[in-house]
Parts: sequence; structure tokens; C-alpha cells
Amino acid sequence: MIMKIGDALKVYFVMGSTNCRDLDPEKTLYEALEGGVTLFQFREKGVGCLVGHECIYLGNSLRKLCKQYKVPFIVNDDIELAIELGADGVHIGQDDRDPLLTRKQIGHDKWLGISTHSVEEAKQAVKDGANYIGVGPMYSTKTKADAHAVVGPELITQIRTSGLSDFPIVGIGGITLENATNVYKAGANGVAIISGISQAKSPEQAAAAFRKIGEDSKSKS
Ligand code: 3NM
Repeated sequence: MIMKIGDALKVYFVMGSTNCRDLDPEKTLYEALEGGVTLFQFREKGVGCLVGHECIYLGNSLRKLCKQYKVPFIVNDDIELAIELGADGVHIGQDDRDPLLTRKQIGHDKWLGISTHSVEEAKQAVKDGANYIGVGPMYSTKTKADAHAVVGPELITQIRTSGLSDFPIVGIGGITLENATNVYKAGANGVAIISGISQAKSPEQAAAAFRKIGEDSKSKS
């Protein structure tokens, strides 16, 4: 892949059909891309989510949109779907699947992202071959019903000082335009956001505002 993952993580938009508000998922992603998101994860999960052909159909449309904007496309959890859609990577949680087996299935051309909630999990994920780690929840979130207890941006700083000073890290969970700066300042390469963009009145304006915060944080660091 041409793009460096640390750069791609800057504004990481995560979304499935159940996360959208007034707009349909294609329009929501289109607006987010126009606003300047740098990475996208298709996360079709939860009550009422699409399955089977409908899920593949939506995934294909979203994948095409990302290609148009040269934004890498990641699939949450579902390896077969990731391969079918020609995704650039896969993201897995702690309980989803075995990282070593996942790597075997996806090969070395696709990125592997792993969710972590402690310094130990972060170190293990790196050992298991992750290309980046998600750390969360940064703040309380209503989007993920079974979310871990809030760890806060401090955990990113702890992970950085524990020996992973350069490893690609993205913060996730409850990130808003008001608190995103704290996550960058704590040492994250980027912020991963669902509702802060998908539920915004204007996903495009929200994405552009997150992008500006990311650019400003970088120029100060
Ligand atoms: N993973 P929002 S928190 C998908 O802590 C997800 O690993 C989390 O949604 C973790 O931006 C979370 O709307 C939900 O809070 C993020």
C-alpha cells in the first residue's frame, strides 16, 4: 500500500448502516470523504444491521467511493467480506478472532488493526502482527453497547512510554470535536469516530472540522 498507516489514521471514520442519521450510508460516507476523512472502516454490526447480499451490496458501494477518494477501506471483523470486497485491511477486537489466524487468512498485503484496552493488550497486539492498534474507549460512548470501561487518553501516553513510541495508534470511543485535541496530544496518530461524524447534522462539516484539528495538532507537535 502506498499510504503510510500512521498518516491514514489521522481521521478514521467508522460506520455501518445502523449508525447513520438523516442520510443513507452512501451519502454519509460521500460527505465524510468530501470533508477529508483519511481512512474508512465498514462496520456493519448491531441490531438491524444488513446481512448476506445486502451487506455485500452496501460494502461494494462504500468500497467504490473510498477508491474514488483514494482513501483506504477496512472491514470490521469479517475476513470473507474483506476479501470479497478487496479491502485494504481488517480490524478485529479482543474477542472477535485469533490475530495469528487472521493474518494467515488475509496475507501480508492487507493491514491488520486490533482493538486494545491496556498496555498489555497493546504489546500483545504488536507481537501478534498488528499494523496499527485502536485504543479505547477514550470517553464514554453510546455507540458500542458492550464497550470496555473508559480508559481515557492517558492510556495512549502510557502505551507510548512503554516502548511503542512510534507504533501507529488511533484513539476511539466518545471522540467529539471538543475532546479530539486531547487524544492527539496524548500521542495518538489519529482519532477514530463513529457518531461524531455519522450522526452530525452535516457529516461533511464534522469531518472537515476533525481534519482541521488533526492538522493543527500535528503542526504543534
Ligand atoms: N470501539 P463513537 S469504542 C467501535 O473502545 C468502538 O474499542 C471502541 O463510537 C473501543 O465514536 C467504539 O460513536 C464506539 O463513540 C465508537
